[in-house]
Amino acid sequence: MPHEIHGQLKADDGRYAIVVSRFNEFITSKLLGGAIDALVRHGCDDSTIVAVHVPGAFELPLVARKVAASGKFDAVICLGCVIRGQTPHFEYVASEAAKGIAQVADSTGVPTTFGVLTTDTLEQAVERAGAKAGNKGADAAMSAIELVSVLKQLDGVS
Ligand code: INI
Repeated sequence: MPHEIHGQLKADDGRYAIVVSRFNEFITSKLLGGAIDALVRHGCDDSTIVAVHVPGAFELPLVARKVAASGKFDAVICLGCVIRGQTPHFEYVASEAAKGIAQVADSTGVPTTFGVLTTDTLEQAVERAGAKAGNKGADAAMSAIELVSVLKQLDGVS
């Protein structure tokens, strides 16, 4: 019989950091609220959560790397919002954020999740920040909780 590992959605014994960008703060504050709410509803003591604010999505990887490499956190949740209509360099900002965040997880081994909205319009961003398409900050927090549990279980596999 296979030994299957499924992440448990319990956040009571993990230490979580959130790195969130100020650009499009109207949206990213909703992502931050969603992420904190998801962590707390799954048992995390909110006084243990550290939220680090950075200027824009482009800056998320640098700070996420420092946080992940500190050894103080079980997971890092990255939150931001890049809207195509607002900038001709949408592709650069969005792709550097995505690539950089993936590299942080790869190089540190610390689950580092991607809660960065990349949308064509502000309306689409609103929909993903607590309106009809859910809250992607909460989704990124849930992924972090699950990964922490999966990695802990893998540590126990002989
Ligand atoms: N940063 C974002 O997080 N979202 C955006 O939509 C955005 N736009 O439109 O340009 C954006 N730009 C700033 C960028 O992330 C950096 O903070 C800036 O280039 C300084 O390095």
